[in-house]
Amino acid sequence: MNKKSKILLPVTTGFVLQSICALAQQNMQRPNIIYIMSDDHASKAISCYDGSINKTPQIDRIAKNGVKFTNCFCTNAVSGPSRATILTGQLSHINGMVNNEVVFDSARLTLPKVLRANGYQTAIVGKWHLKSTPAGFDFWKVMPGQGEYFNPDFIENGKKVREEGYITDIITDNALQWIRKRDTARPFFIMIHNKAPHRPWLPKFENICSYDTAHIPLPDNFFDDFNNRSAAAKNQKMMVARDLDINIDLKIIDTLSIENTYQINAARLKPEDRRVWDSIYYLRNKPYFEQKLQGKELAVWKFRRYINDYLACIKTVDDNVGIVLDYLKNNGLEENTIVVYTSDQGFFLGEHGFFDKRFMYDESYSMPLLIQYPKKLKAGIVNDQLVMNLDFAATLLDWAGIKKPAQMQGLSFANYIENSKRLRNATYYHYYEYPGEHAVKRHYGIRTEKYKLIHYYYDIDQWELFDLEKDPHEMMNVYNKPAYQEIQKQLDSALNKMRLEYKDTLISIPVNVKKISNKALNFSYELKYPPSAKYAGKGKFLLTDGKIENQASTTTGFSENWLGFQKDNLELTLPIHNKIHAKEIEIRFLELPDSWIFQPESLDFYLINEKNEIISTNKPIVVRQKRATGGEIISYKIAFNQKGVKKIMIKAVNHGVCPVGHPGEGKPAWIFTDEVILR
Ligand code: SGN
Ligand code: CA
Repeated sequence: MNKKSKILLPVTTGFVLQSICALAQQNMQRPNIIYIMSDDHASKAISCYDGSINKTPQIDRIAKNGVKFTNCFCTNAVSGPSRATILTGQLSHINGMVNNEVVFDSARLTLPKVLRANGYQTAIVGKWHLKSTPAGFDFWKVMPGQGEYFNPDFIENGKKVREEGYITDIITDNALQWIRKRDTARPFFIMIHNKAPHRPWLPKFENICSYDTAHIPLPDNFFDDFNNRSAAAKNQKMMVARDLDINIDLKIIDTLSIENTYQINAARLKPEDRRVWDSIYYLRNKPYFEQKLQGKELAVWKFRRYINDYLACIKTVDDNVGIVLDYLKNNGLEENTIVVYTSDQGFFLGEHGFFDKRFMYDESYSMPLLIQYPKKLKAGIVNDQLVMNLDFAATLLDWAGIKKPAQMQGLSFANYIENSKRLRNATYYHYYEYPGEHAVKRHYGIRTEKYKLIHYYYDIDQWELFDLEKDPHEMMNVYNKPAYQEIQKQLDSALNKMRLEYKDTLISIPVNVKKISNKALNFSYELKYPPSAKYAGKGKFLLTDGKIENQASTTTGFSENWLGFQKDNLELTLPIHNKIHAKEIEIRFLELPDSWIFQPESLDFYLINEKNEIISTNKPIVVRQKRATGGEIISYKIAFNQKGVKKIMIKAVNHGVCPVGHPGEGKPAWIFTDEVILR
């Protein structure tokens, strides 16, 4: 050791010690976070929100100890999308999880990843539903798919295990086991994701009949006639009276019926339990057979079977929330632990005659949100700020003292809890899963404290406007009513502004393929990033030369008409000179995941006027076409009537790398385009 280092040593040791102490202190101060989320738990079925149909004394404790949010909304009322938005702090069109069919790209930046990188221990137990392998968690134990109610399977850090017992109890047990074993020198974050009370609503044995004599009141609008509402409201498949399934939902075993979620769940019971189960439901189903119920009577009977099972499932959720809260209290963890209780979205409990969710109507659009954090938040606060699941990541990071990553679109509401200043004036919504189960049309919309404007699109083009103060149950569509003209205009422009701000100017509309009448323009354009030398195509004006992929000319599947971008975005600027009277622009991409070629992660069209301002655009129409040599060609097309368009910019964002689970996982992803068409 030389002289210099000898002298420095005590100073360095002191410094290291000091920083370790500071770190330890900081770790002690940082809050733990327990994020409990149930599946399909409507606020109405939590007594601190309503109380007319059930009691949830344990969940209510969180409201008593902390804050009850009365205006929390999801951005896309279906499981996978809501979960992805919560994890990424991004809207569905940005994080890619637009519906339950998509595989979530686990390579994305998420809340648990950021917490973990900042010293948190992280875990998730319960429903995941994002198909890809969970990432960002030290410990994960999730059910495959939707999971099962009894004796369920889990995947624990990659290994399949079968647990004995009832799902809600098992999830809480496992979560507490992990908390007990954690490193107490560091803060922790755990997501406890219940399956319950998701369809097909199988209660724990002791709770099965607990609501059978309760006579839960029917909502006033149970027999809604949808007069004056859109065709989307009328033509869904989620009516209690018509669409509850006799086997799945009413649990009337029909031996001839095909395998369904109820049968899969019931089959998990041990034979002796199955016999008891069947005999209980046999007795409960007797009126159905004996009284030969019809019409409205049958509808009401179905409603009761549904709601009684649903509420009975919630009973166990409530008990388990109590177990978690007691654990914190008894172990001195209450003060510095944030406890969140929420649901991935709301749920219809017979309002409009519906079950399920998906619509932007308040029952499914709103989420219960209760948060206690005794160290920072006063007890018993009711907060009416407009917040979204989009904001959860930003808010939790804020409380953890961590800067929100720039790509997270949500806002922290940490400082808006006892603040009369508004966090925002409106919330945004976009639902995509159509065609799909329950047949709810695609729609997007805006909600302010007083109004809601919804646009249904895809194979329909209809609007709904509700005056929420006068019509909280959304029974009277006042769209185009003279008295609301001014409001409608304001909401419409606010909605357009939001779409631009959130970069949600892309709608996937697979319509019938129309013949392309492409005019070769042969004019120059600028590319921010050059295409890869390997797939640079031929010719100067390749993207505007009128030649589109000639499938016959190639055996490899890649003709010289394609431009390929490896890892890079396609950012293209087309100058529009006076001679061009274009009314429509289209761009085509190849999707061939086997060859690591994906359609863009997001795509934006910008129409720009001479003052260099962006003119708002319509959403593009999307056409997918199977390609003879494999894969699909997807074209995105927008029409515009605006005069004075001087430039069109197209930004197609590359995924960067192939997603988790893909054979090329982590390797560069490609975008392939072969033509920009102006009409
Ligand atoms: C299942 C249910 C649907 C439900 C979706 C999505 N059918 O498919 O009723 O809308 O899940 O729910 S079932 O017959 O299989 O129970 S989500 O909460 O996961 O989005
Ligand atoms: Ca759900």
